[in-house]
Amino acid sequence: MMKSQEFWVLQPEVKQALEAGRPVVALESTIISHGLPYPENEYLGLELEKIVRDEGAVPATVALMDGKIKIGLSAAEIGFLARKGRKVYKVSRRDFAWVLSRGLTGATTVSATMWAAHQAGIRFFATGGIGGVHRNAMETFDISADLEELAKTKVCVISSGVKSILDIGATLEYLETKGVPVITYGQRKFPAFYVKESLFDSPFSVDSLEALSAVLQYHFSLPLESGILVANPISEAQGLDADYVDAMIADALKKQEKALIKGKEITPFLLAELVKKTQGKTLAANLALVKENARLAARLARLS
Ligand code: PSU
Ligand code: MN
Repeated sequence: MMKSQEFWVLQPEVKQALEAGRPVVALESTIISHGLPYPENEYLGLELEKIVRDEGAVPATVALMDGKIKIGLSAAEIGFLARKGRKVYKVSRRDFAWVLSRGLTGATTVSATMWAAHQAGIRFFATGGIGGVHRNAMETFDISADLEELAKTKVCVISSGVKSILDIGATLEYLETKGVPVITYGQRKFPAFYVKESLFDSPFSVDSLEALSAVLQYHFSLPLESGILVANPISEAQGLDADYVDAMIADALKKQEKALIKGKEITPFLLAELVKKTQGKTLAANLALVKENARLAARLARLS
């Protein structure tokens, strides 16, 4: 029997920070390989690490490479994932054994990054948007593994809410059922990724970093197993108009159905379609919001 430690490679800087109790922020790699086009994805992957460092925390981008789960990547490894793009395996929780056993290169989604971060002892993780309940989930059962992971893995995920390619109301209901606290920073409404406000009230809202950090510290102190979702809305200046985004999404969803795109291909397909349809407007918004989330995650990690 192989020992499970053999599969883990912690970057020395990350290992030292964790051992010394210094703040570490996990970052996902699917956003690099599947979420954004080249070369913007490479610039972003590197810039997120720099933002986390500038805020006084250590970044740990997660990926599967050479049969190992890597916690912390080199610039060359981030560049590799960026160039390979969708040729890299998109890894959620179910895919670890498969990808490792075959020595494939895998980029981790929110669910996989949460699980790996938790195993390594990292409590904060910044991303763009999480997966959720898809609009037609009643027929397709398409509910992202990200939600199930939030139910059972005690990591704080900092995101900008969920896109309206998903059913936002159903996603919030699901998180409530699973016992996942959802806290929006700076406004009452839960954010809709490119759009600053969705139509849904956030279960909880806070106006200051200190108030946010206090709730997180209580959550981590209690014997609860669930993760916690922090929703950090896109800024007024960078946010897109809700009606405009909805129209673009409706078109993209039609195209997805026609092209018979299914399962894990759906989210990357829709993201790429939107970038094309909006001549890069969703790309600019996406880049801006992820950077803000990395900054907030590093600040929270430092406060805790
Ligand atoms: N949303 C984005 N960009 C992304 C993703 C979601 O705006 O890159 C990725 C994340 O890695 C997320 C995954 O965990 O898609 C969810 O995929 P699915 O819907 O197949 O569960
Ligand atoms: Mn899915």
